[in-house]
Amino acid sequence: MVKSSFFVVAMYVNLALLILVLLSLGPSRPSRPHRSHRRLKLRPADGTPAPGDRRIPFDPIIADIELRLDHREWERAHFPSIVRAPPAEAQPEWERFMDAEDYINDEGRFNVFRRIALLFPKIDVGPADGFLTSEELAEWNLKQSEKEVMHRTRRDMDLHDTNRDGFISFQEYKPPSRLRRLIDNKTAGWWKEDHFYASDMDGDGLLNLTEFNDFLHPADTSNPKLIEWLCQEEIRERDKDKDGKLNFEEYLTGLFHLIRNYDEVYSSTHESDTSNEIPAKKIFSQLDLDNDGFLSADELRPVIHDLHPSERYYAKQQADYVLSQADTNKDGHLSLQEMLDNPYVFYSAIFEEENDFIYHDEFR
Ligand SMILES: *[C@@H]1O[C@H](CO)[C@@H](O)[C@H](O)[C@H]1NC(C)=O
Ligand SMILES: *[C@@H]1O[C@H](CO)[C@@H](O)[C@H](O)[C@H]1NC(C)=O
Ligand SMILES: [Ca+2]
Ligand SMILES: [Ca+2]
Repeated sequence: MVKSSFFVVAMYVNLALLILVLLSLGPSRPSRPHRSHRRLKLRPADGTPAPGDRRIPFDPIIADIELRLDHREWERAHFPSIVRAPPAEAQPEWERFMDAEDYINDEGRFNVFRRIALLFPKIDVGPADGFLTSEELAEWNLKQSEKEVMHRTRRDMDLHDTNRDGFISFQEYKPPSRLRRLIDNKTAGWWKEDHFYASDMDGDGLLNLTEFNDFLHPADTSNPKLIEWLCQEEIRERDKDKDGKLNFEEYLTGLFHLIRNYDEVYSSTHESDTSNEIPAKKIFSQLDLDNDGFLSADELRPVIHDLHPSERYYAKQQADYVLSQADTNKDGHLSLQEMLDNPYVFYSAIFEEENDFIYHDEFR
């Protein structure tokens, strides 16, 4: 009895070992050690990402795929009755795959090492010296994200421009339905009339594509009227006693931690929370230019980009991150070899570790 159950166990162990050996010799491609542990995961196509959750695709092919997938979802949501005509012109290679993920997970077609080698000289432009600096990477990221932002703006413009004159009037604009659901009356201010007309740079009462893009992305505008509107919004949101400016208390509870979190100059010293008041007072008095003890909208202008980080901020943040992850010799820039040694740092937004084996092991 004991003997035979021992025999059964031994047989199962042997069988398990055999399966393991077969799996490790398996039919799949043995040459790429990283590959078998990763699988592509495209971003869910759910419209504009939340602020602070910006992930800019490093590779234009990935950006293109994500845009197209996103666009298909968008068409389905806004024009459910549309019958998609078969594509007239030649489509990118991946379009022939049923599933874009299949294309990117097919290393014969989408090879991250080849992609990185191909993209490197396009990023190494300021100057082209064989190394990528954080600034070069940030410029690259910014270019990718601007393309994406403009695409969404054009699409929103198409949707709202009902008389097809290439401009959006205030009457034509209605908040996107996904926002209408979420917005309560307190935050409903962002598409209000004054926001709309502050975006109208030339004051003709209509928004062209540039102005409409500014309207949708005020953090990235260079229009002084719109920046002023943003500052006033910051005051309105935090002005508890409704006197049109922020006293120290209103600033401390509503604004200070936001400024401190974003601005490295202010946050470089790591004080504990109890000593907050000293840096808080210092920044307050720096901002309070006329020394009246209150912050006006004008006085918030120097920190408005800490409150509303621009695309450039996220582009730089992401550049610094990949640099810190892939700069193996810590000399402050990336060589092509360092990138090839750490390819998934640049595709980390889409590739995920696949830990299936460990997972099953633990739960057996
Ligand atoms: C928001 O305002 C509208 C009218 O302006 C009102 O009908 C509605 O009840 C308000 N909603 C909330 C959540 O206060
Ligand atoms: C929109 O109008 C502004 C202000 O006149 C102008 O600077 C900008 O170039 C225009 N954009 C387009 C796409 O026509
Ligand atoms: Ca360079
Ligand atoms: Ca205009």
